[in-house]
Amino acid sequence: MASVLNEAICALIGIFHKYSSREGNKNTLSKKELKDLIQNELGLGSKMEDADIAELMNGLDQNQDQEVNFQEYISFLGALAMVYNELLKGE
Ligand SMILES: [Ca+2]
Ligand SMILES: [Ca+2]
Repeated sequence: MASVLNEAICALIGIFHKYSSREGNKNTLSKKELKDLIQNELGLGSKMEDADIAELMNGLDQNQDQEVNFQEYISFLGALAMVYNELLKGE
């Protein structure tokens, strides 16, 4: 039987591939794919404007190839987890 954490990790991986496979390189997120992922999968996504996404993309794109690879995505989730943790602590 799968544990909650195990299932959560598999879900994070599944979501990445669901969007990364939509166009261009199947193993990386283009700016559009990243935008769709954020807007569909994150509560805060609908509040983000194109400029915010472009800025986020620049921050995430560590190797500067204009795409977000899996490693860059995981760094993003790590940063996001830190933010959520701070928010939850404040409640
Ligand atoms: Ca892609
Ligand atoms: Ca990149």
